[in-house]
Amino acid sequence: MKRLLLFILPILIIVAIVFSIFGIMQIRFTQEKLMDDLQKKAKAVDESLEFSARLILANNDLKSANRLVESFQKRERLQGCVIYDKEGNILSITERFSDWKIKEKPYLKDILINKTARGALENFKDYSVYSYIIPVIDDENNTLGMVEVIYDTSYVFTTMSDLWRRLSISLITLLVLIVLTMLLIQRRIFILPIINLTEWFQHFQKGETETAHPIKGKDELGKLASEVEQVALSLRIARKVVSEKATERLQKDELWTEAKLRDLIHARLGENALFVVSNREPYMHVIDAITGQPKCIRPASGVVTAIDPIMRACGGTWIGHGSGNADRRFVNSKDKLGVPPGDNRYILKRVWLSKEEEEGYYYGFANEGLWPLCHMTHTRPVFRESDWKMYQKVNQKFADSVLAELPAKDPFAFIQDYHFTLLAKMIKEKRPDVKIALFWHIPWPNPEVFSTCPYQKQILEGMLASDLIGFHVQSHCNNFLETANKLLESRVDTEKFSIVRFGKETFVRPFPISVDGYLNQSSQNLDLAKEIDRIKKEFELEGKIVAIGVDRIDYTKGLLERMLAVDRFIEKNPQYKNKFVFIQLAAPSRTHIKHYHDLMNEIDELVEKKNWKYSEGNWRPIIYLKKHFSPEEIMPYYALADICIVSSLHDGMNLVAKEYVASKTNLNGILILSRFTGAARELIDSVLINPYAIEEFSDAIKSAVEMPLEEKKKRMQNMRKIVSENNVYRWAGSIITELTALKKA
Ligand code: ADQ
Repeated sequence: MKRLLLFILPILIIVAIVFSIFGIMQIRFTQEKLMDDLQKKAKAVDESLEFSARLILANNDLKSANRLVESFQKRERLQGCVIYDKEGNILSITERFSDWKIKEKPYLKDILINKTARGALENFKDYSVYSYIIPVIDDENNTLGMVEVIYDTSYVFTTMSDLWRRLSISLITLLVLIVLTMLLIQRRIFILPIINLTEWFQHFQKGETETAHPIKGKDELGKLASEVEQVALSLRIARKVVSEKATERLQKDELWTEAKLRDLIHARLGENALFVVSNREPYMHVIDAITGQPKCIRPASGVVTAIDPIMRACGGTWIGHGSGNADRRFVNSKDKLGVPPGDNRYILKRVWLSKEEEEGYYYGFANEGLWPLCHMTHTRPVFRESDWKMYQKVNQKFADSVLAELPAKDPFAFIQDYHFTLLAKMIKEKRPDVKIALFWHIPWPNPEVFSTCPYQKQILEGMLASDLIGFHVQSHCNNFLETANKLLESRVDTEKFSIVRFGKETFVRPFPISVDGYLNQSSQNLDLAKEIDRIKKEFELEGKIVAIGVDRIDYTKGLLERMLAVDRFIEKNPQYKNKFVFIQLAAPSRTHIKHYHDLMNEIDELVEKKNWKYSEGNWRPIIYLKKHFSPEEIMPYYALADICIVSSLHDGMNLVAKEYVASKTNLNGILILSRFTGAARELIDSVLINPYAIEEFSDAIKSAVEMPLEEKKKRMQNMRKIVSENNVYRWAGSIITELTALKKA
């Protein structure tokens, strides 16, 4: 619109100025002509009146004067005529114009003295008239009197305003015609070809590659179109070559790596990139509270930790909620940006939510309803109808956003978590050809617990529109199959581990999620070593046994139980006073929810209380660092910690446990792990605990503290083997393999 105005406005201004100048000249000319005509007419009439009046004035014949005045007043537009005597007194005047008598006429004296005629516009009552006066002179040059004719001038002004009106209408019509013509011209010449080119390019992007670009001309636009076509062609060929080479490399059986996953995706998905949908975005722009400048952070989220390396390896598009307060500043016109910042490997598309939508869908239904429903922590789920409505609305919003991106052929969408139970169904309604995998990152409860959800049917139906549903562990899969069997009209195939409903088959599989990045880090790394030294100095850790906890502040993570167990351990083993320190890195999370807010206060109080209880010099048993840390900042804590404590009351997997194991390149560390995490099924060489049993938990800390180095190393070696083999690339590779195998079936 702005560009259009820039284009049309100068032309309109020039046309309007030129037209107005000519219009004003024309009006002036017409006005002068009309006044000139009026003057000539008045003069001629007055002269003929003077001729007749001469005899009458000479004889002072009042009767004839009245008759003469009477005979002249019938002339066209003549308002009145007057005969004056030689003193300037009115002798006779047109009767209907008799008010003229009372008007002051200072000019009469001059006319009598100078004996010259006078014509001028005069104001009379509330209108204007034209008066023409001639002195009546006899043959001896004596002034006998004067005659005056008075003309109505209103028709001049009526004619003028008429002319103004007609000129204005013509100007407006002209301007409108010019605007319409310009719009038509610019649409024909510029907009239409660009629309056609954009449409063609969009189709090309989505994989419809048959048609050639629509601009045939050899002008500038034609050249641009050819260039775009060349780039598109090179891209297509490059993708194909990559895909073929990837298939060759995949034949070799080796450990899952970033490169192997990239090959798999190129081989299996071919030209089509992967579409990931999650609530949490992998990169968030926020305003730094100290500097006031925007900065980019990676949110503390297991989902982000797991999927970011996959997207880095394979490219594609990740669609997530733009929740950072500076997010809008960094997207293009389609709400997209390349990430990671400075090393763009994939596209992040941000979906915007209003405060009400976020409140109802995220904080309300997802985190006060589904989250406690799926975690056995004795926290009562809250289901509000208004939250459910918002949840449906936001699922639809994400579905629309995904649909706008999907390529024409063979698209794959990978949906994350309990925020999007309805998404698969919404996408399939418009695009039944999309292959969809849904991964459920949290536990799935048993059918009795799930049946307390008022929207159980819609949720299950929504999820079963997916082709593949993944959980971390087999027991969650079993719970889900049982739930579908009991609560929905469906057939569960226990051989194939699938659910068939109205002819649509959904496969249910365990895919234990894992980590990658920390595996290749070494504490020999110079920066890491420096950072470890800095932390040791800052918190006076030299010579002390350090245990660590790294969590979002969430009631499922068993943070309070952990503090109580540390307290009990020191209580029972006072010899470790001054020798043992527990550091908790805690990222505030979902703080709008009262339960989370209260939990934060409860932890603050407990830490304060326990530290006070043992306060002895500078030593505090618990160092509580409540903030969000970047993965690079967490790394030195893992590296320096002798023990890592994961005490979740219930957890889908728990990536912190795996991150710790992966970071322990020197094998000198032990993991204390809750039995109620998915990770406990794989990391059986950890010290397993029941976080509710504080006594047993505190004893587990003691046995970890006192474990011989050889045993620690052996256990850590076993766990590292498991984590490196079952890494996040294997996790993603297995899901993609399973999903693409369904496609062929
Ligand atoms: P989460 O509940 O978020 O994940 P988890 O798997 O432990 O839990 O992942 C947390 C991630 O956040 C880790 O990568 C950790 O390093 C990071 N983190 C923790 N505290 C942090 C802090 N203070 N600052 C910055 N980062 C921090 C959900 C499920 C889990 C499942 C994952 C993945 O609840 O069961 O393992 O998804 O599927």
